Amino acid sequence: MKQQKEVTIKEQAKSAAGVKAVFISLQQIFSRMSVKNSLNVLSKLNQKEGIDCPGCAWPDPSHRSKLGEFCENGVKAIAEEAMEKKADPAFFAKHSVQDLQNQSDYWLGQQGRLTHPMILRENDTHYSPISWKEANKIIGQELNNLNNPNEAAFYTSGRTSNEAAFLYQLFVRMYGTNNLPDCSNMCHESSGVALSKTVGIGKGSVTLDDLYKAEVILIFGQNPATNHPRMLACLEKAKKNGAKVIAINPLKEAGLINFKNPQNATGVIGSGVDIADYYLQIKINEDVALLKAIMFKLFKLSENKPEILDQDFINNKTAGFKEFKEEILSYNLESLINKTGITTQEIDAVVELLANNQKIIACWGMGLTQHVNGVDNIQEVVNLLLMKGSIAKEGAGTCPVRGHSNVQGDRTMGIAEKPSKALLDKISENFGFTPPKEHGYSVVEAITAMYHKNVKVFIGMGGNFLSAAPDTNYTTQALQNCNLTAHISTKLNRSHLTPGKTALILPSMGRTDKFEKNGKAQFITVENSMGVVHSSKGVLTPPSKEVESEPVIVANIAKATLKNSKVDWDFLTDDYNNIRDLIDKTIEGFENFNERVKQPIGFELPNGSRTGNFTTPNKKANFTVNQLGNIAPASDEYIMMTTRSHDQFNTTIYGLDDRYRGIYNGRMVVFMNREDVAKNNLKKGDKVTLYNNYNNMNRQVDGFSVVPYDIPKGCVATYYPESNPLVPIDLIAHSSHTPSSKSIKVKIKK
Ligand SMILES: Nc1nc2c(c(=O)[nH]1)N[C@H]1C(S)=C(S)[C@@H](COP(=O)(O)OP(=O)(O)OC[C@H]3O[C@@H](n4cnc5c(=O)[nH]c(N)nc54)[C@H](O)[C@@H]3O)O[C@H]1N2
Ligand SMILES: Nc1nc2c(c(=O)[nH]1)N[C@H]1C(S)=C(S)[C@@H](COP(=O)(O)OP(=O)(O)OC[C@H]3O[C@@H](n4cnc5c(=O)[nH]c(N)nc54)[C@H](O)[C@@H]3O)O[C@H]1N2
Ligand SMILES: [Mo]
Repeated sequence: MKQQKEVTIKEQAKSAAGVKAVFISLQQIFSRMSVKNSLNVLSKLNQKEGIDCPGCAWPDPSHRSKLGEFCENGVKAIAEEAMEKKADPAFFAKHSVQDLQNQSDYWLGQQGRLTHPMILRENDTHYSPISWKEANKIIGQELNNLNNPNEAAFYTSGRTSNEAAFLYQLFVRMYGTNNLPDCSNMCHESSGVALSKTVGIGKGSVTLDDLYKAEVILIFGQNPATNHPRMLACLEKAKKNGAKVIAINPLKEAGLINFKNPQNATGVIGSGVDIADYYLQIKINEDVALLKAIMFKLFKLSENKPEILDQDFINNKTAGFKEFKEEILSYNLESLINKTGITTQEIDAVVELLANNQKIIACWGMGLTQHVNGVDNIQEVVNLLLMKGSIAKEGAGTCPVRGHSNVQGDRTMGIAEKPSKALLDKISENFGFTPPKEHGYSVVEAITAMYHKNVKVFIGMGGNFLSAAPDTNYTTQALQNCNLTAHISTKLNRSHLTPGKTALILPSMGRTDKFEKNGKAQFITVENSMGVVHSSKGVLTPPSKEVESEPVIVANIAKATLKNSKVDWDFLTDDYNNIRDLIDKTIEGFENFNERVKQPIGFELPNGSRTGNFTTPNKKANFTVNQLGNIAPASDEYIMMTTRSHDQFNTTIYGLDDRYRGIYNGRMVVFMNREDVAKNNLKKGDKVTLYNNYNNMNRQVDGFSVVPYDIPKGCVATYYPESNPLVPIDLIAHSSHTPSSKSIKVKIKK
């Protein structure tokens, strides 16, 4: 990759947002789009019956701000998607694949929207244009040439609409496989697994209203100022109503310290609001130890004050309490606390708060899910809520904060490598075929299968599989081993540059694009992080006439692949209401879909963990016994988390700054504890190599600049995706198989 300019390292910020956020977002959008288009999109962004922001999945409040219901990073997402520059056939004629491989991710994204279907045939140096008809024919032929449908894998990234996702999974199952790896395999899969087992549904239980009514809000392993900025306005309101916020994070993230809401006077000219009342700066992957210590102390307190636990709830609504309590009390408290790196006094303050309140909400992000014991992390959080009876009550419950704007919806639509029996039965009833039952490949399994040539065709519905996946070099080889790789994309990315024998880029419309069929403007639907389904309708003219909507792309691939399909694919894409009618018949909770989605704020899906109807096999909420983090680094090893800068959306790099962490003009940095920096005879700005050796395989990335930082000793942080070559393919969470991208052992050399 091309050398970046020298990185500048400044002080960490102690507050997030403010007027600067407004300034930066307007600069981003006006430099990429016309004023007319910018204002057109912004006036509708997240408004009722408007455009759902293609950024994160944070829900919209029932009252929408007239000043604009969006955040700095939402505007960056729009500017990135709707930029007017184009990566057209002339661009691809000018740049060879090899030339493009040498460019940074940032540069690739700045080349503009994809405009035409493009093909790279074996031994070609450049992508060249191809007709849709020809492209679909190649896909159909390659799929039909396989010995077995399980030799193909169909990836989805969480921006795909409900309508496209439903058609995609239907096509894939009619073709004959459940190989539907999904970005959630790398994301909140640990939450889904843990919540399904403990409370019967793999989604969170709270609504925005609950957050406004909570007494205590715990925020584990999440950086809302960057990744869910509108959550800060929600926390501001919750705090005004009296909530106390506890942040549990190895890094002192600016937005968890203080928030200056650009929409009100204290945020613009005042000092903003402090968010975290308590900040537990935990060592990486010691959340289970902390939770066990907290619960140990709660049990001890309850000996004199039994009312601090919800005995009624425990007796009537849960199972497994006795074993759970015994396990917690079997620990040596001091050694638990020592593991966390947090003082007893700090823990006691939090225990007191938890003892004296019942309306407790736990929020979490990737800091809990992406560890070998990621599922344990979340189950332990659930244990705490259950012993307090803090679920299925106003102001209390679980809040996994989802990533992509429709990642939750895609799963609801049946994008699942392990589909439920109920879904398969409904599909068979409604579509007259027997869908495959055996489990398909998750992301990591799909990569391994491609590597070993057991999967030979890869199709990606959105996303950037190569850069998002662990073990970049291994995954590169895996994709290159395929006969065909085809990516349905809005923008150029690195996955397009690691082609199989034949590679296709299929240009897709995004959220902001207007899609009309037979003179009628179509809308799509999405489900937010709190299970509300609502519509979204684009307003901009797509970048070229060749760009297609996702449902149409899927339908045409299906037509070119399936012989004697009983589904009338053209009828479905003629009017998206026809797709929604099928969703209505197939997916639980979508009865009267086309009617209910007309409500400007959409509708809520059923959720047993919200109402206290736990849909686990024993109909109870289940306590569990969970594993402590167990990484055991050698004396010269560090535990590395890979995280997001403020200027990126996953693998899409909006810019080269991370101003809340004081980083400007570059991304190749390693945040280190100041004592560790000194111990290694390093200083600020020194260039180092990070490397490791899991299972006798050497993995190494060069060129990180050292940043002395406020991070616990023994822990380091780098940015994803640059550090993904260091994430071993087989270092994955128990049960969920999520790559352990927040706890990787590394060594550091100059
Ligand atoms: N602007 C923007 N918005 C986004 C995204 C984006 O890239 N950019 N990505 C979207 C997606 S797909 C997702 S999943 C979400 C991700 O949103 P987050 O979950 O906020 O993701 P990360 O940036 O990976 O940050 C994880 C946080 O966990 C902390 N952490 C790391 N290890 C540990 C640990 O062991 N314990 C604890 N307690 N904390 C730990 C880190 O310090 C960091 O604050 O955001 C979504 N929204
Ligand atoms: N080391 C490490 N690795 C990680 C993570 C981490 O924290 N650390 N986080 C993981 C997480 S949480 C996630 S969710 C994954 C993300 O994995 P992905 O979802 O695969 O990655 P994105 O970067 O979100 O995908 C960006 C690409 O999507 C395409 N795109 C954007 N919008 C649209 C659209 O509307 N339609 C279509 N068809 N295409 C579109 C564009 O071409 C763009 O280049 O990465 C995971 N990988
Ligand atoms: Mo994610």
